[in-house]
Amino acid sequence: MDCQEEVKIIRTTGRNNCGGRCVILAHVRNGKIEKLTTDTWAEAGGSIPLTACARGLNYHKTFLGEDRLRWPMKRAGERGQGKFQRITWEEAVDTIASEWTRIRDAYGPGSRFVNYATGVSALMRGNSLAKRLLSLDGGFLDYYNSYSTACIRQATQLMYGTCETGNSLEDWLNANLIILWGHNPAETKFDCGTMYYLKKAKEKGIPIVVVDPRKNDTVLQLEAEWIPIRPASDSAMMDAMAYVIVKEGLWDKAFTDRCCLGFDREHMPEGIDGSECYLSYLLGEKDQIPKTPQWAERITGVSAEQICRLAVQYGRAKPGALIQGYGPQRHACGEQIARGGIMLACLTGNVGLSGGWASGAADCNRHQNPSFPQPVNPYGMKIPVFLWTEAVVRGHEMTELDGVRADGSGSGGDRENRPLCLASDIKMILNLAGNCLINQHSHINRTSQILKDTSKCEFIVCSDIFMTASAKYADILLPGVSMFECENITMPWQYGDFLGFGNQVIQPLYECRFEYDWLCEVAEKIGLGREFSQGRTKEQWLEFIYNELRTRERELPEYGEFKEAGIYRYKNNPAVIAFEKERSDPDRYPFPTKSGKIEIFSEKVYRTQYRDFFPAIPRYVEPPEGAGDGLAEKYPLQLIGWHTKRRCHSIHDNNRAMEKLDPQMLWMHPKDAGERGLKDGDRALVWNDRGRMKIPVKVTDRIMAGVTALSQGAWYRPDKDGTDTGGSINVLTSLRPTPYARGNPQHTNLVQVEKADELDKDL
Ligand SMILES: Nc1nc2c(c(=O)[nH]1)N[C@H]1C(S)=C(S)[C@@H](COP(=O)(O)OP(=O)(O)OC[C@H]3O[C@@H](n4cnc5c(=O)[nH]c(N)nc54)[C@H](O)[C@@H]3O)O[C@H]1N2
Ligand SMILES: Nc1nc2c(c(=O)[nH]1)N[C@H]1C(S)=C(S)[C@@H](COP(=O)(O)OP(=O)(O)OC[C@H]3O[C@@H](n4cnc5c(=O)[nH]c(N)nc54)[C@H](O)[C@@H]3O)O[C@H]1N2
Ligand code: SF4
Ligand SMILES: [Mo]
Repeated sequence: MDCQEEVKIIRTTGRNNCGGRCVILAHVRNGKIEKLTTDTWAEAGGSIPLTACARGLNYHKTFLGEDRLRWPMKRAGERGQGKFQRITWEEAVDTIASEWTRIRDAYGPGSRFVNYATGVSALMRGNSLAKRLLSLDGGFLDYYNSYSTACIRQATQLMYGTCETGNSLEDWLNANLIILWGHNPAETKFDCGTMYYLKKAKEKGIPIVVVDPRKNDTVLQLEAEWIPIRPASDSAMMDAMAYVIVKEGLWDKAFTDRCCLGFDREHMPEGIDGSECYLSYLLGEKDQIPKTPQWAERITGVSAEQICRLAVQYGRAKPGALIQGYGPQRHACGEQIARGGIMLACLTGNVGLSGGWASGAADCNRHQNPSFPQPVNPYGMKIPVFLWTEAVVRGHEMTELDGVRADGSGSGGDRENRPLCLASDIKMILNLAGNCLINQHSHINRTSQILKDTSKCEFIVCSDIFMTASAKYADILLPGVSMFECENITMPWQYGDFLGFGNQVIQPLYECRFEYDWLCEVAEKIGLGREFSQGRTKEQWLEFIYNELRTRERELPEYGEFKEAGIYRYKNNPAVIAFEKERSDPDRYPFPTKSGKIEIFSEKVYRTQYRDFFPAIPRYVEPPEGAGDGLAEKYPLQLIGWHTKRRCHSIHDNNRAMEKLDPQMLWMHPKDAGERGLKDGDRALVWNDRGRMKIPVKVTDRIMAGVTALSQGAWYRPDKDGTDTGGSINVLTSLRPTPYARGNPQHTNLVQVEKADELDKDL
């Protein structure tokens, strides 16, 4: 007789890197997930519910699919070919341990690198665990920055000296105007509060304006005003808005006088000529070009009238919130756009004010998050994460000018030599729960060429749950467990006031293992077993770290209670207004910069080599591969990416159910499509000097003419000629880092588009 168990509900939360960590309730019977449901108002008991999106409610269909990796494998063809041979876990661990020490001894500990990887964005994650073991074993080459926020964080640090520049979200309801600058939270989940408060603001009648080359989902959902703008030109519009604000007498001079450095002549750092100030640039005192709305119209494609109107509206709104997404800073001159937003907030005196918004990175962490304990990395050197391919090719030549940093804790690098440089190229990569080895990094064809050369990077380990583009480049490929197959603690992005617990829902599938378990065996093999694990299982680590956090976050319940509830929502969440103290008493509470003021003019930039290629003020710089680049004659269309509702980066691309939400298509304006004889749904060839792809077009006036858009994250699927058929934008993106942050410019690209089938005939 068939024995039907009662349905059990097991509580967990999302743990990929979308901004949410939503509550997932797994309905399980006989060890099988029957369905997933989520948080409701009733569950949330007065807090904003952490309600899962369509991706979350389909997690089981993605993560438990037939295409899961099942057992460890070793490479049996060229890197990238995807040919593998099954091996045992013993062989996998043996090979990793012996390559790990061989490479350490041959090239030094700093030849080992752990790639950026966010597939497991939870407390216990393969990449931090691997870093711990490498530190115990002499060290590794570390990185700083992320693919998410390299420019905006460095720009915010440069001007404010901190990234904690956000107010708590409920304060948006006190604004008289909200500008979402390249921000699309209806689609790019930041957390569950963001859209909740934006909808409330809308209901309250607060005008909402969205500046974006695309009429994004947020414009539609909030019925907001849409201002289309040419990609990567935003800082020209910001300059012109500043010009209007000054000319119209809307400049909060009292605020800039008291709190800012470098806005006008009278407030420059000691010894620097007044003509270097931002106002002098705006008025065109040196170059004879006043940065008027007419000037900006030619660059941005936004009409002078619209620029004037938004400037006056923002200048008068006080308090008004100019909120930046990360899209505009994932560009060739992304730092300047982020700095421009901050400059406008300062100019209008919206900093440190309820209903205002200091702009920039806008972190607002009301609670501390747990983190895995990391010993000192004895090598102590870091590169900007985006330059890892550069460090594979010419690490030993990279210096401070490439962004190489010493974190001061270790002895490593070639410290005798100045300038600072690396001791070795990257020779070993651990890529654990990430797709940045290929799919999510730029210029796939070049990256692939670099990785195929086994004399450069000699050993690559990947742990993933699917045969992704990155996995195909592994020498040893390990099958990881999904979120349902092991427990973990999840932490929110900056605005969430909770901590999540992911209970184990089912037993691990096939031979899949969590990264900690095989890393313990590698540690054992290299004689560091005890130091690495400290005798703890992964479950014991979670409890240990949680209890340590509890000594600081006193409100947290007993571990068992937390685990059973699957979530803890903090009750004590004091309202935060960033820089409130600094604004009201700047002498007593200086800003955390060197000068104690908000640095609109950066002496740090002005007095270093950066000065040769990066301005000391937040002014517009014509970006390479922007609309004004000479290359536009050959490749006349700008191409941007965005984060789609259908995926979390590359995750869910293999889930057919998700495809319907947003089929992979190239957005094109009817004018550009018409000129090329393309109708909605036609297949087009998209190309530039870096790569080619074939993809259907979506003809829509939701995008500005001259601009195309393709959502990032689709799986790279090259045909036999190397033309991508999956719609993976990184076939077309570039490896040129941004000038100051050395960040990823993945939204700045020039391309040409033609009808594919006609071209096929020609070839
Ligand atoms: N559904 C979903 N949500 C996610 C993610 C996901 O993969 N899927 N990823 C998460 C992660 S890790 C991150 S870092 C964030 C990413 O968050 P963001 O980086 O903010 O997201 P994007 O979609 O890249 O960009 C936001 C908007 O900027 C616009 N944009 C692009 N270029 C320009 C420009 O030059 N000027 C202006 N004004 N606008 C421009 C895009 O059209 C887009 O609508 O999202 C998080 N949330
Ligand atoms: N062109 C362009 N490129 C971009 C961006 C862009 O806007 N444009 N955005 C950038 C940004 S903001 C980010 S954050 C990065 C994200 O880059 P990645 O962190 O590489 O993002 P994902 O595609 O989410 O990769 C996660 C991987 O983990 C695997 N995975 C999922 N769950 C598990 C698990 O439980 N265990 C294991 N072992 N593996 C698992 C997935 O199969 C997937 O291969 O991409 C960047 N790349
Ligand atoms: S994908 Fe993100 S928004 Fe969707 S349910 Fe998971 S955590 Fe929430
Ligand atoms: Mo990101």
